[in-house]
Amino acid sequence: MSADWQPTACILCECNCGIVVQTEGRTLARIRGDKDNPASQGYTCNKALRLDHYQNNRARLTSPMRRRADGSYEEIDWDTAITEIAAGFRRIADTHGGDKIFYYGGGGQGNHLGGAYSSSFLKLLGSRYRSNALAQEKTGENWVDVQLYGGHTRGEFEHAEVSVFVGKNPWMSQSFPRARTVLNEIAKDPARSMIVIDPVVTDTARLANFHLRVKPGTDAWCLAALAAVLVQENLCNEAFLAEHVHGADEVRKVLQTIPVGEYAARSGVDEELLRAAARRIAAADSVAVFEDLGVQQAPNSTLCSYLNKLLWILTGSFAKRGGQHLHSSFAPLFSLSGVGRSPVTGAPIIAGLMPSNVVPQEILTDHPDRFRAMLVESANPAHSIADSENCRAAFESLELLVVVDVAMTETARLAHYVLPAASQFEKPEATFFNFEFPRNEFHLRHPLFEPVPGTLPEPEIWARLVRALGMVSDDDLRPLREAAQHGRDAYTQAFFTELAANPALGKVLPYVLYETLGPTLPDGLAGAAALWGLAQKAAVAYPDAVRRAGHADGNALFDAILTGKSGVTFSVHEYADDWALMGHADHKIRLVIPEMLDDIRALANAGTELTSAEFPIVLSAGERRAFTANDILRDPSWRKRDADGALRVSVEDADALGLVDGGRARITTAAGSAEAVVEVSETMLPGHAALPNGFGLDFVDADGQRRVPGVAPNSLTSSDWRDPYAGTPWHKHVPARIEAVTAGLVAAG
Ligand SMILES: Nc1nc2c(c(=O)[nH]1)N[C@H]1C(S)=C(S)[C@@H](COP(=O)(O)OP(=O)(O)OC[C@H]3O[C@@H](n4cnc5c(=O)[nH]c(N)nc54)[C@H](O)[C@@H]3O)O[C@H]1N2
Ligand SMILES: Nc1nc2c(c(=O)[nH]1)N[C@H]1C(S)=C(S)[C@@H](COP(=O)(O)OP(=O)(O)OC[C@H]3O[C@@H](n4cnc5c(=O)[nH]c(N)nc54)[C@H](O)[C@@H]3O)O[C@H]1N2
Ligand code: SF4
Ligand SMILES: [Mo]
Repeated sequence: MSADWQPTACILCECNCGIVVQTEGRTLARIRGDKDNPASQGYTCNKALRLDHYQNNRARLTSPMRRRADGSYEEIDWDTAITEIAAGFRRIADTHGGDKIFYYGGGGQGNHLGGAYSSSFLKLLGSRYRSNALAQEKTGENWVDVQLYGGHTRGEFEHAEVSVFVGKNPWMSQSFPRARTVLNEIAKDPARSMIVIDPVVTDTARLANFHLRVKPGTDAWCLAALAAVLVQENLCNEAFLAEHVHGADEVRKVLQTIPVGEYAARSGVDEELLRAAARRIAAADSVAVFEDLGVQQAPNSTLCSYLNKLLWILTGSFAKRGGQHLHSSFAPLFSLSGVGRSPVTGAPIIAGLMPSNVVPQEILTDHPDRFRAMLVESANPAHSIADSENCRAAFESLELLVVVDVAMTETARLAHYVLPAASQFEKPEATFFNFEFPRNEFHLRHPLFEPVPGTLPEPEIWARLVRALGMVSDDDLRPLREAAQHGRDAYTQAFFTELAANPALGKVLPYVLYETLGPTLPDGLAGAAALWGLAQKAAVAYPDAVRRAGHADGNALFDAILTGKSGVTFSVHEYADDWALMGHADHKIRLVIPEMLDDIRALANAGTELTSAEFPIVLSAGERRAFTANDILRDPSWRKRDADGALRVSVEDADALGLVDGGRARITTAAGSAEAVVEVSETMLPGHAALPNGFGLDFVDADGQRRVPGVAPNSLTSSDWRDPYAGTPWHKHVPARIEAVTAGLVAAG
């Protein structure tokens, strides 16, 4: 047992709060918040204490597996697995073209170093198409962001006078540092306000000064009305618009005509409350806005992304304390290249990502350009993409499916080969969602344990696969290997010389760094080699901000990251720097997006209801709760409550449908049907029901009992139920029928 408290991070959501742990053997025996972590400062939520259920659970893989003809799996050794998999993908590339090899995933909430290395193998094969969960949530927002200002923004909630949460429940889902602490501070401070737009009385909404309790799916009308009040009551920041924004008048002309009272009514919100919220935004020195799945996975999702950004742009809450910011980034969240269309359905590729929803349709077809093979890393698409049944059928039809995961997942069980990764506490891993401003942090975690025998860290898996292709030779790598022995400066110099002399190396950079710099890194940190390149980039992109954070150059930053076990601040910006971070050459916001203005006009005659007599209730399939964490924790005993992932229904619907608290209900949608335990809740509006995410995962208990608690949300969702611009799913808005299940029927069934 190690009595020392060792720094690492929680991996259950994108915040990756710093924690310190004491280990006993291979267990995480004691866990608490790490006060030295510059982002989380000792904060954790209730979930971090349960991390040993991730590290030590019975679903963990300990050997590469190959599927037999009868569908069962046999353990094989690593050399066999690597040789056969590399040859298999080579064969697909030679026969059908490398672009028929599709990559899904690349990182979960806390692991991103592995995915950084996959690109070398994929590029050598000629693979081009990829997707991951961002393409079922954030690509619509990205489409808007790129056009408005060419970057990603984040609100500074810690200091904002007014915080606006649109379809976002940070009390449960977190997503920014120290969320519950910050929410409590806002609620207690009479000088600050919180506006929440959500049909549910969430824990966040309870703290709000203004809860705009929209009817599900009507945010576009509510947000358009809010923006219209700013325009119609002359509450815009004229100086800001004149100096920094193109096209404000054209947008204002459209908003001028919006009937605020009618739109408030259509979204189910009291007009005076809506006007008061808009006036509060206008009166504030600073406004920060967070949109999340409640709008990103609901009808009009891309339009809602556009509309909510008008709130802080029209009031000029940018480049100042407590406002909205274009932050620095250490590893880019979105690739800016790779715009285009998917090969079969012609779906939009945004930020290099194909919509998750079209994945099965790009495989399950006789179209000549269909995907023939797939590599899945650190994701569980058979469970997390819309229409699980269709996904399963698609994955089963592939000529080759390889899954890299720590656990035997729903997706792994369809694979030809499953490769067991070392857990996130057995290898170096790093944060990725570094969005803060003016100070931004990056955290490289050191391994706490040796990998479980039989497993390998992903950087090593990808390196072995690249070696097996035999396309990069030792001669290519030798000069850099030698330079790495002579210190960071010698390596830097050699790196640029070699790259200029041998441009082919540029295609496989992460691999080159791993093979040449990796072996010289201390403490089992070889897998951190790719960060050297990112540190150089950050130092070039934000020279002053990186220096202000105390790092003289890219090498100094890299070394600080290697040694700063609790994380480092990598950039310290000044508020005015927001302008320089803007993507457009003239550093101005381009407010006109013609399609969005058309869509605002079209709201006048668009319907707000997507339900029908057959499916009269709106089901939100996949809500974040106290004990959900995507598909990361498979062992259901990690939950202290809500063990079955209850279906939450309103008091009114329960009465009308004969549902009782603790009873059971059958939920039927166009895609499927499932049974759940009922929770009758005053937090729900009539006509709205919700199921949690992260349920319906199977697990075999110590006594050999297979259990599947709760409902797999995507057994109820459909591929075509998606946004027209980004292809993001409308998981929060699935028309459904709910019926009581009586004990007699259960016995009969
Ligand atoms: N506990 C926990 N935290 C997590 C995760 C987890 O699995 N569990 N996952 C992480 C991930 S991957 C993500 S992307 C984030 C997501 O974080 P959130 O987006 O905050 O999570 P959700 O609960 O899915 O949805 C947010 C809210 O949308 C509301 N909503 C439903 N329909 C509508 C609508 O029509 N309009 C509006 N305005 N709101 C609506 C719901 O009532 C809910 O309160 O959470 C992260 N944090
Ligand atoms: N219906 C519905 N569907 C949804 C959502 C919803 O709200 N409703 N939410 C969507 C959202 S926002 C998201 S982010 C996605 C999430 O869905 P996915 O992107 O599929 O990701 P996770 O569920 O987080 O699964 C992460 C996987 O990584 C594995 N893993 C953990 N550690 C490691 C490691 O170190 N190495 C490797 N190789 N693997 C590891 C875990 O075992 C798990 O299988 O789900 C989406 N799907
Ligand atoms: S906020 Fe996220 S990262 Fe922090 S302790 Fe909770 S689940 Fe873990
Ligand atoms: Mo997500």
